[in-house]
Amino acid sequence: QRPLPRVIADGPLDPTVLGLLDGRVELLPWEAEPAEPGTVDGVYTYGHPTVDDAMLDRLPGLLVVSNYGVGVDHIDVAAALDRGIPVGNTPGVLDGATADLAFALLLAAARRLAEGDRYARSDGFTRYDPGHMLGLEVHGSTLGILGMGRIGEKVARRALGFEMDVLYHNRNPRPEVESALGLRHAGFEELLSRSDFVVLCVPLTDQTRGLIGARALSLMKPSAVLVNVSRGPVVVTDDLLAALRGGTIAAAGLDVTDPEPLPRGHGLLGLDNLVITPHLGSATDRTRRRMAEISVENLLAGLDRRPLPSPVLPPAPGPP
Ligand code: 8YV
Repeated sequence: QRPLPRVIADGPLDPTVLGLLDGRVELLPWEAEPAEPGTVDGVYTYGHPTVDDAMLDRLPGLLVVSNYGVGVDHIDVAAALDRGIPVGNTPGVLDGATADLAFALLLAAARRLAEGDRYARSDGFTRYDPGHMLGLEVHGSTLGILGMGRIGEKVARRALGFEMDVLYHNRNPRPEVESALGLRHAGFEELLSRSDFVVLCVPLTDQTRGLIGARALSLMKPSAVLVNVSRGPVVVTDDLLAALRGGTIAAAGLDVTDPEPLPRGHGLLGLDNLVITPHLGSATDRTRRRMAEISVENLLAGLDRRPLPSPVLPPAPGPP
């Protein structure tokens, strides 16, 4: 009997993934690497640790890298593809869930939901006060979406239901989305200065790392809200902290941070004008099940030397 293919995987693994892989592969803990040359057939990852050039060098004979998630910033995709190792990810199935969470953060930051929840539970809430905890209006405001990929498009669709004007900035303008949804493409700086809400939907790349730093934040309105559902390092954490403390912008909603998690006692965690969630963009049962299925299909296809159903394409060069 042929031995099962050997796959290095970091934990904790989704139970659906474990069920689907049961009896089909031998799972090895990430620490099992480096292994004897040729003894690892697949790498299964969900965000960390990094799959870099050096790791790929230590795993000759590797057949596939499969990622549970759409973002592949932790994988050196070019290095894998150069070696003929396909990389799989799970785009498409998590767009709605991630856009829902972007809107949850946007609404929560605008209407001070987390702060209000804390207050309503506290002894401080003794009676209604018409001047208390006034927030920002969402309807009728302008939303700027940075990155008009699948997730950005879903955010735009939700914004229309909230009667918002939508601007977007993308490396390549998307006329078909503009005409279908009535959006307008704006330059990076114009988007920042005109938007009441800015939602980050870009992947983390060399071009987007640190995109939102002190200068970008200073272009935003003092009443503006920043929402990040992409990757923490797109925002310069210290600059955001200074902007939220100093009133450069009004509030932020973050599902991702740099570092992630933030260390206990970090300045951001003490701010009332920050709403934060622990990387929950795709965290619903149905979405996670689809991510599990697609990532397992990718892994098994690669191990069988078949084309991956959902391959990552070579990174496109150029500005964001
Ligand atoms: C995952 C994500 O939960 O798809 C992504 O890029 O950020 C999330 O959907 C994450 O990849 C798991 O680490």
